[in-house]
Amino acid sequence: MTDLDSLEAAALGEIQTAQDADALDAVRVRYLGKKGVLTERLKTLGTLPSDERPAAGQQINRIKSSLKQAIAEKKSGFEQSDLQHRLGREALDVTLPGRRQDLGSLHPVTHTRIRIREYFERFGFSVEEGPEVEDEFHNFEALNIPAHHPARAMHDTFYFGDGMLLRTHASSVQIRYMQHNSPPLRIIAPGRVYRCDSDPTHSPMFHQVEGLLVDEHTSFAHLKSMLVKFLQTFFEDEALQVRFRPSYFPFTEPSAEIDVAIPGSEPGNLRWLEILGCGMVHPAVFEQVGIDPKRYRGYAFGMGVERLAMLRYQIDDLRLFFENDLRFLKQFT
Ligand code: 2NM
Repeated sequence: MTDLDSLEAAALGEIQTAQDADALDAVRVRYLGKKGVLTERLKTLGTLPSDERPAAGQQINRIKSSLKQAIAEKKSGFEQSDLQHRLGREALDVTLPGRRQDLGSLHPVTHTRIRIREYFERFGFSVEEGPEVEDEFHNFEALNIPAHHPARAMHDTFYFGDGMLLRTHASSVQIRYMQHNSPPLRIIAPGRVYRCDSDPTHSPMFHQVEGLLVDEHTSFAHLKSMLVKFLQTFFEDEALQVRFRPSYFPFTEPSAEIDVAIPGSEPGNLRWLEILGCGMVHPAVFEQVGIDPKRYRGYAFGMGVERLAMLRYQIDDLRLFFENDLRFLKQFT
């Protein structure tokens, strides 16, 4: 039986030196498995003299449970250190600085459009939108621009060839709105418009905000006060010099263009810059949309958003708006 003692000592030694759970399991199989050393010993108990069998049987069973316990302890040691390892690896240092989010910024055209909108919303104008692909009726006919009228050529229109076109102004939105709503009306129509025209000062796509007010009693005086105050607010300059110049649009009568005074190259001299078109809605336009021109009158105006943005931010090249150069765009945060 002394060899059983040394067997136990050897097994305990192997358990202690096992490097990992797999090695430990191999030791278990070698001693306690179906064909393990101790299992074999139990099977050969019958070969011993009968008076030695009980003591030998007891000793083998004692060794089996001692090995089982040693294996269980070793195994839980492995599990503990695995856990410590994982916890160490997954540790989070909450004192580290956070990752910075890159903040975007609005395009200067968007900033400008919002500024324009905010002014008119204060006076009860609502924002309306309409399709950029239009028909000739809403873009031209209803606006008192019949076929073969020279004003059609003036507009440099992109035609699709099936009677549809890219709208050349946002006035088509106002036509649609007047067809479906009865006065009094106050709307602005911001959006993209298209002209077949491209050079350093003209882009084939640009943004307009057009406005329309229709009521029983409105006048050119109302239009003038509304737009002069708008320009003073927009440019944050109560002393802004503004002049109304008679003009012509087929859809308004009378019509005017508004210029603002911009400081020139030398002190004291001014440059007049055209900034807005406006006028009293032509009776023929009202008739096209079923509004009684004897009962109602209206004023309307239109402005180019890029033009206003250039003046406000002192941008001298229209093309900067469309190049998406981050060095330019990041200046408008
Ligand atoms: C402008 C200038 C003057 C205008 C007219 C209309 C409508 F639909 F009421 F007739 N909408 N917008 C208008 C008038 C637009 O843009 C330079």
